[in-house]
Amino acid sequence: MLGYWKYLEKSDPEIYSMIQKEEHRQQSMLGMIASENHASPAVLVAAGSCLTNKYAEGLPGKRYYGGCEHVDEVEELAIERCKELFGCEHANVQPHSGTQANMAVYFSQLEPGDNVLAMNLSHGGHLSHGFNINFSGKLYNFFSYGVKRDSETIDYDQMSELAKEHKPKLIVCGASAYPRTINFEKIVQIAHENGARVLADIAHIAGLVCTGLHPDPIPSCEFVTSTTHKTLRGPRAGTIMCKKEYTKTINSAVFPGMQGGPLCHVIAAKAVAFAEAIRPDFKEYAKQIINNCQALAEALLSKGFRLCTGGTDNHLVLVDLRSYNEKLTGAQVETWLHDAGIVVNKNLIPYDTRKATETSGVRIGTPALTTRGMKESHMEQIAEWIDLVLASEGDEKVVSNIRNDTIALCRQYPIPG
Ligand code: DSN
Repeated sequence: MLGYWKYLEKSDPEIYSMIQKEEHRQQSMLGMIASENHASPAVLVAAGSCLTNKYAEGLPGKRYYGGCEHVDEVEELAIERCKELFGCEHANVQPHSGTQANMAVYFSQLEPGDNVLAMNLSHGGHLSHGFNINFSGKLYNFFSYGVKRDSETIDYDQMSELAKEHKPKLIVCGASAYPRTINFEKIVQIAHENGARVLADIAHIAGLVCTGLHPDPIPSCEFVTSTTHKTLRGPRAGTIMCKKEYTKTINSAVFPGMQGGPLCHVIAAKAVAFAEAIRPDFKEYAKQIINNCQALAEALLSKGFRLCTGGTDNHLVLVDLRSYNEKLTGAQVETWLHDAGIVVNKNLIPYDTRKATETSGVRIGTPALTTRGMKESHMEQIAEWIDLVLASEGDEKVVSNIRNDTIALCRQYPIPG
């Protein structure tokens, strides 16, 4: 790989230098975007390998191209590892992303115009769960359930009422900004009472699910999709798990239904990541993600921040900035914290009155810092820095002092590899 880097530096110094700058940015900042992580060097090498050169439309042993003998082995191993990791009956490891994994499930189960029920994007759902200008919202007739106003936890009664009223073919669950445990069994019960199937999109919590630290949707849900790059810490991509009876429909919805040639290099990187997640130390890692997040939550609460739902069960907290200072917007806070070396994202909170480009909240996650080896005490320190930056309303001197501190912490905990 070192040879490859030298080659890139010589042949394309502009791109080489941009990648170097990004590597420096990641090393020198505290990445707390809940959906990001630092993949291992083994994952990066596989994703950057010569497998990118190979066309392999079809499935192992049934390709439309010659010369697939080695990529067949890679994909077979990725499938086997995915099945072992999640305990699923069938896996398709070809989707390029989580959205495409969802798309393939929709294509396999729905006709345009069919009714679907999913979580409201502004309550923590995802674009591909029926947002009106996403393909999902354009093709299908989505209805959305949300969270209760008081507890900010999923309103299963509303889900049940909407399911009775609209008789959706599919109920989609899973979220991108929900700090609490999801009750998959309850959702499956509601779905089955109303003749629907369930798609659990576990993109955010996959690393917690596969280690038994979050209830498992695999036994009860017909379809489970995930990205592989969040808590799972693999390459940027997607995967689908389903019951055996859906093998054929899911496989053909992926190819030729939804995409052409798979990204063989990324499939190899997924196989590497699945193997890493099967190892016992990954469970320690996943447990530490949660411990760190709870320490962060406690520390923020003690500084007077209000957290949506009052805390967290998983890898993220959703901070309601209004109770701390009515004037603050997520957009402003994202910029101040960035300048101080803490990277988070602005996020709508349930029943937010601000626009998505402004927001009243920020989402903060612990998977990436946990990969760097940081522990509870570091989360307490980071909460203190967040408090200082916000209390000063982004005062330049305060921000710049904290920037020096965050650089020092990053140096102490380099990204592994
Ligand atoms: N999955 C989203 C996130 O949580 O950041 C982006 O689509």
